[in-house]
Amino acid sequence: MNKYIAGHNFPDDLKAMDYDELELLSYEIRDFLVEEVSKTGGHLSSNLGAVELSIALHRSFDTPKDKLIWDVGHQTYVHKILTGRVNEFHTIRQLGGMSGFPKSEESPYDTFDTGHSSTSISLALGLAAARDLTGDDYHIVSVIGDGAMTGGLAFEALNNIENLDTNIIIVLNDNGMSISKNTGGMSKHLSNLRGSRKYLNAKKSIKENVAKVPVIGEGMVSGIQHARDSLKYAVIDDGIIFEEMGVKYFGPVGGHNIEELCSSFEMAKQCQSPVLVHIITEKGKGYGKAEEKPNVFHGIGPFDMDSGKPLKKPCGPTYSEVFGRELMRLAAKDKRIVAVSAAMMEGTGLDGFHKKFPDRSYDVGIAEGHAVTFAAGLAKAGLKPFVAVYSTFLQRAYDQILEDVCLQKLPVVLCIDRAGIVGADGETHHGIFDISYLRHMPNMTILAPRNAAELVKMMELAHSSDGPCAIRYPRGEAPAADSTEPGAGVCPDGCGESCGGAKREEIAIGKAQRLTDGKDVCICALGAMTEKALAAADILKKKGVDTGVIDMRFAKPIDEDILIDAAKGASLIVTAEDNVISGGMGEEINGMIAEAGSGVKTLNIGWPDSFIEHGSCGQLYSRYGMDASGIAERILEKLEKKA
Ligand SMILES: Cc1ncc(C[n+]2csc(CCOP(=O)(O)OP(=O)(O)O)c2C)c(N)n1
Repeated sequence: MNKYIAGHNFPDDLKAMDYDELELLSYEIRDFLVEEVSKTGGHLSSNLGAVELSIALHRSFDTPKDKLIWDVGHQTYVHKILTGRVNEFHTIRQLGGMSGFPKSEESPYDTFDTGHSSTSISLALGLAAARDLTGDDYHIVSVIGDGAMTGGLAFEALNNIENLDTNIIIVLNDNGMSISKNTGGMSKHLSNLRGSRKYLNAKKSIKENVAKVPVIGEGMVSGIQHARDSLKYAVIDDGIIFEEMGVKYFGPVGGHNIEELCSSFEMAKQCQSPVLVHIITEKGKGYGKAEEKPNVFHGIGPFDMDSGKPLKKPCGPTYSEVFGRELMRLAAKDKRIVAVSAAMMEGTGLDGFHKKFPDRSYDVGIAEGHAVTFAAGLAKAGLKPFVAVYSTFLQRAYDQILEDVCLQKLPVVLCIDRAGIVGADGETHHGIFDISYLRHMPNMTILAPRNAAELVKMMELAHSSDGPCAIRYPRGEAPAADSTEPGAGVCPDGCGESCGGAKREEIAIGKAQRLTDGKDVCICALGAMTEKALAAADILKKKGVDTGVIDMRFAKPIDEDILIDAAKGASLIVTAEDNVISGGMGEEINGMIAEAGSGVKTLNIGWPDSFIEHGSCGQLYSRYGMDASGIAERILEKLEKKA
């Protein structure tokens, strides 16, 4: 390994290195990052932008005694390299390997396990209040991006600072980007601070002030006060939002200049009040392909370093792409259709819609709760909002869905992407709770397609519905057609699309579809689990267990008639869903079967009551007995026990 990374004991050795050596270290780290992430995949752009920041933080602060809290946590690769994990780096995001996010079990340097945005200031304040109460003495640093700063939780925490007589340091890492370009009033304010000519002069005056202070102490503090006052009152006429909320503002600071970063952090450490250091960085810095397209390299699979192209080419369209295309088709016919995203236009497949209908698409920032209530407002005024959010992030909007959409029976369509297991992002990102948190909401209809054709049909159905609907679909490629129907892949309407059987058969609310018959066992499968159930039924048939499969299509309402019919004469009813068992579709089916009094046994297949680690989806399905052979095995076991 390279000279500077390998030959040192970090983070301690950072303190003894001079700035030239630290700069050389930053070059090595960048090369290392690009090479390693090209093999494993991961969050590249944000980490390339945080190299000098991570070095300066670990040089300036006494970690792990001083606490670093990384917002979202996707930018902690350099932090991991500098805190004793360089030799395991090749295992990042892989089953049994290092996580791509901070994990306190992994290292004492990882203060909190994070993954969802905008929590770091709240966490820092909680720690600080506890530190003050217990009489401890250490610094607490929240590192938050300008994207994460758009989240409501960050605003709530900022608002609370004034009340808490405590001391934290907020490092605002401003690269002008969320995953895509950042949006909103806060982003504009930061851009004003960043771009102001006057500010550049102010920056100079900060440096001069620091240079004038011979030793850290009283003199430094008064220098800082002076610099601060000159910034707030003499330089920025419009006010700085942080200052107005009781947080001292330093900046903007060059985020790729280690010396400048370190002197700003030293100033911040001397402050006896909350302080925000505004640093300016470039997302993707140092790797040309990522500098050109920081959004593409935000989160990427393995890629070729020279061309920047992904190594694995997708075969067919993903669910997100099918969703985006279909929404454009529907929107061309119905002017009431609008799209809402919480900082995830590209990930959810809405980028095409945004280009085609810029006036009818809204990116509200990292603000899932607001996105839902905003959509309720749109619906109340007669529009047809489709809100596209990842399952795991929609957890933020529980109350808004219940109170602002369901209670008022508003026709908001929640398009829940990345539902089910997502793979390498792990615990904080698996979308395995949405059925449980939506099913108990009155007036809600929950749909789950098993292929692209069903997604299209379900979107049409949701479009025509006059109440709340949620359509959940997984990450990745969408099987095009219904593989169980003869003539699959051929559009009977002659539309030229590979839409399979779903175009022939209308989908009706609460109606399931029996795909194959079987007299011994019936698997009631939902969404992405249906293909696995069909494959499991094939395995079982070969072993002499006649197994049928029902595509449930709806997690709510559930087709009771088809269930009761299937239970007649069968030995076992199996439910299969890509959700935790607790609160899922299976539990409701158990109740229905029990109530019908048929006496048939049930087996629920879903995720257990624990957080699921990171790994490839295939590995995780297999490890938890949720792939075809696992399902077949569990059914055989259950039948044997019964016998
Ligand atoms: C609640 C929530 N919503 C969405 C996301 C997805 N997400 C991960 S990183 C990110 C952008 C963060 O931007 P910023 O904080 O500026 O960091 P950068 O990547 O630019 O360094 C988003 C939207 C998330 N992690 N959490």
